[in-house]
Amino acid sequence: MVTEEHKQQLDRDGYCVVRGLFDEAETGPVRARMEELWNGYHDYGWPHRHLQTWDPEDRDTPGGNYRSGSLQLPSRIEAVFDDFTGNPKLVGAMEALLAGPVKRYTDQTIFKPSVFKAGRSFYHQDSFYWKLRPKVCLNCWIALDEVAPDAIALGFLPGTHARWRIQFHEQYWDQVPQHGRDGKTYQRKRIALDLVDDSQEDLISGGPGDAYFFTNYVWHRGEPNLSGVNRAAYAIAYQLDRDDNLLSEEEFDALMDGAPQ
Ligand SMILES: O=C(O)CCC(=O)C(=O)O
Repeated sequence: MVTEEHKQQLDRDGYCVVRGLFDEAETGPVRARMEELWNGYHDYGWPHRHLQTWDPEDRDTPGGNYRSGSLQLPSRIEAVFDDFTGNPKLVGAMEALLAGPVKRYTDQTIFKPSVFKAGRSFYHQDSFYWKLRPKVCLNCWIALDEVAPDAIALGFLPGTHARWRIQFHEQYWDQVPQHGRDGKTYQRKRIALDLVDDSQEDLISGGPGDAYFFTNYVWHRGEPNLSGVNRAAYAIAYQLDRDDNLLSEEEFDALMDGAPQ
């Protein structure tokens, strides 16, 4: 599935897209379970370490529990997610692109319900959060629905990884803030808007099963959902199977551009 062209594009642009890596039999159960969670079909109390929600008090759902949105590390709580994140095709693609044996780093479902027209994320680098060395980890964002500019498509600024530097991120509030693991709303982080040249953006439409691989240093973002129906994706990160992938605080600071003094 992974070709020389994918490897070259990942090197040059910081991302590549493997179309149709997963089939409907693989994405279908995951997507269906996410819709059930949104409809309150679960028995998870609140706050919950893995679940996020817009309104924990709203239990007026078909399933009788609160609406869950995105999930952090869902592979730890339900087999349907664990099976998906460990899919041998994904592991094989990661090993081909990272050029070595790999182990899972993290996973996250991305659920953008139509009702809030929300979910826009702004340009960021995963390594600002993860503090991983250059070239040791890749994230893979898998479309679980049709994705397009009005429907959660992922955008990249090609080549922004090339110096293997980390840009300082500012904090901001989502248009509709979500509640996280401690039950409180939380802020997100982004690269300051005046540093972004939108004209250089690759905004990439796709369909269920398409897999977008990218380095933790490339600048990327996700569109909101204006399409009128719920849309979802699943991000799964793998790292090289070795012990020294994490940057020390000093190494992280040395890679940082634009930090306030
Ligand atoms: O889908 C999005 O809004 C952003 C996803 C993302 O940034 C990621 O998975 O690292």
